[in-house]
Amino acid sequence: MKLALACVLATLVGACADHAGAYLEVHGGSIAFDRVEFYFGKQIGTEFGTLTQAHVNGVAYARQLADSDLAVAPKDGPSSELTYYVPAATKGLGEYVMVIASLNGTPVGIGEAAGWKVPASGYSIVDIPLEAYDNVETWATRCIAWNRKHGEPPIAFIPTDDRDCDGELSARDCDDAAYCAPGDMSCQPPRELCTGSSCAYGCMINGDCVPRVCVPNFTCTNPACLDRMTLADRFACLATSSGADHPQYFVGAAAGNPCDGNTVKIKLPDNRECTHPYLEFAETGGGWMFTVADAGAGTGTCVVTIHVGPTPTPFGMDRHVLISLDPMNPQDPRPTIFIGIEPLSGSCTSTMAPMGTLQITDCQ
Ligand SMILES: [Ca+2]
Repeated sequence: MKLALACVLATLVGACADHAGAYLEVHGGSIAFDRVEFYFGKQIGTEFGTLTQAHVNGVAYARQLADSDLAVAPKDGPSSELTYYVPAATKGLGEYVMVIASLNGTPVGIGEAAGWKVPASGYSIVDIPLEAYDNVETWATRCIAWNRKHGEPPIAFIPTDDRDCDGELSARDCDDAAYCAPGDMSCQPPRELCTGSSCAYGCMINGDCVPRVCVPNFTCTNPACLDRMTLADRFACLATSSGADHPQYFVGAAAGNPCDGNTVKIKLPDNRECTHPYLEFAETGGGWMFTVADAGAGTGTCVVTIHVGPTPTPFGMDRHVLISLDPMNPQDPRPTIFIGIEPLSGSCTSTMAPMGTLQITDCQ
């Protein structure tokens, strides 16, 4: 009975008779659709992260055969039934499939089938009833999670090497089951001081300290600050210690304090670009604030803006900032620059060339 039905439906898409394989039959019931997308999954683990939830315990799948053929439309317009033919020769499918049915571009139904097989000869019918499209989260590029409500654990389709689909690969993601917006360096701050071949702050991943932010060697060796563990504490100490060499930049000042909104332009050496700069550390005591931006592609210049707090307090002799930049190779840890900023008496518009040589600290 079922085989005959499959054959009739398969005829519509030109596949029957000698076409051995699996027929995935999507049954919409009251749900009509004009497009169905198939997510064939291979299980890659149990833990994943979504846009809104970290450390979800469920079933994580990597998508198989992600090409355009995975989305099909009913032949004669919107329908609640569709058959998808998987030829017998197809390798690697059959563990799990999730389907998303949509109408006019809006998802309306979702369904699944697990543990089915693509037979080497003959047919198999796989029934996939749809339920309302609900409890589904999509994010990034083609990542999807479904918090199934019928007593089964949540599932997700995510890349094997990026369990939260945030673009940070698991090899250097401090927490690969907790989503962080791309470029949001504050989401997963480096936590460990790695003292291996390079001095860097990073994360412990599988027992190894994996560098994420390269810092000058004195960060690891300056005896005055060895007891400070976090990046912020260590640099707060280094900023007031001798031996933490850095160039000095000057900013126009009135009555000894930089004027609100004044900027310091930092031209990088070696034709390097200030791409996606992030303030890893700044001496912000007394309400002073700093922001950093890229002066523009091709300029090779970072711009630090200084903001006065609501109740101005003395800026002091100088203040220090540590800025990280996108690495030239995206897989590498982030290089940094460490500088001092000093008020320049005279006026808000006074300028003076920096003193000392700026170096970019890359990891070795
Ligand atoms: Ca990740």
